[in-house]
Amino acid sequence: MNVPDVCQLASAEAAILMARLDALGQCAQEPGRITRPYATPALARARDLVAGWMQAAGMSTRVDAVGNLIGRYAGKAGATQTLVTGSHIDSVRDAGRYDGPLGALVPISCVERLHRGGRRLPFSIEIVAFVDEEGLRFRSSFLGSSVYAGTFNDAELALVDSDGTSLADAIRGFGGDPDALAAAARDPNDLIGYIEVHIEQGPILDAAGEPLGIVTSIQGQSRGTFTLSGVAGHAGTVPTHLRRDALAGAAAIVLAIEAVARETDALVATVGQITVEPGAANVIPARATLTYDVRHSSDAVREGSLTDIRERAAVIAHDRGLILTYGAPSSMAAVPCDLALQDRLVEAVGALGLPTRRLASGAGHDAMSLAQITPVAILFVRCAGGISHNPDESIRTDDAALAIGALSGFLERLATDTPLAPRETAA
Ligand code: HGY
Ligand code: MN
Ligand code: MN
Repeated sequence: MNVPDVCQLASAEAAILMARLDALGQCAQEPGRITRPYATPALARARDLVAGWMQAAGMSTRVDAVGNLIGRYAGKAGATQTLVTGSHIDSVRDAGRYDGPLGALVPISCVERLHRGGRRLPFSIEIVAFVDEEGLRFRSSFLGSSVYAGTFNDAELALVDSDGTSLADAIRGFGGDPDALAAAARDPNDLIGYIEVHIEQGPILDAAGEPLGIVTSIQGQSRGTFTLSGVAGHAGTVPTHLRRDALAGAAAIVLAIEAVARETDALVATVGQITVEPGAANVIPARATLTYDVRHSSDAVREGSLTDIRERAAVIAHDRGLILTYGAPSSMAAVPCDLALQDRLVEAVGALGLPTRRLASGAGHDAMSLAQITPVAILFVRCAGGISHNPDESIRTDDAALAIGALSGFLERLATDTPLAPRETAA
């Protein structure tokens, strides 16, 4: 497909954006790969870089009680409403450089355009760089955006990382205040909505040769852990029929989870982590903890599948003489994207001469939290082969330019819809 010639300005903006994404990719907690967990020095460095770009774009910046960076570009006099945009700047382990940061930086490029032209819109723009969406360090879910949306579950403050540090202590160490999270919730009364720019993290746009897409809904997700407890023993002396091997039981449950996904149309289920104790080659495992991540666009199908998985796990544990316990269950219902905001996005993408495919999101996004308090929309950007949560994640510079153009067009269209407060008549 002939992607329209990207104007000189847009390609210069896109080159700056790509360089910034590369700079954020250097903020990593582990040598040689992008791992940027919550409340780490790498995340603080990334946040400082983004704050500098926001301030250079004429935005005021602040950091909230959990550490989210919030930039604000005030609207013109009389503006009473705010459009929120942004995404997360934390990462999974050995991540790509676009999942999250693209959505925090594209809006800054749009604000830079306004600022260069000395322009203010009839609404303010708030860009949020959320500091924990992936939950890598604490298995928290959407920590940053749930605090911003006022939906954070205080029970999660007791979560501990692999070093035994509690989330509450990590927040304090990051300069935040765990006792002020509720007060940090954004007042939704002045919000027009939330729009997030994000890589698709799937193959549809790339296979269709389309740079951008408009998201219709985000599938729901259930996460948690199963722990199998058996009996440690000598690898050389305990006969197989007398073993209560926790890892063998966990392995059977992993296959049972996969079987449920195979049997249920469009359900995806993943075991991403298994920890084994005591963890020695010549010791029969006493305990094994596995994570599960189950997703579907229908909440009823997802919840029914999770019940099925738990029943199968209970039978496996019973037959093997193991004790099965559940941990840290969390779930997010499927989220519809606002139709009016979708339509504005369709207009803005169409105005670039591009196809305007609407598609669902298999991946979760901070928009799931924001949807609890305001209408949401997501602009997808093609990524090569749909590869994500992988250092090979990549986007094209031209597509980055088109994303800036589409989001700018979206803002302009919203501007024509947004009335200013009536001016106070001169006394
Ligand atoms: O897991 C997800 O869907 C997102 O990347 N946190
Ligand atoms: Mn991700
Ligand atoms: Mn993401």
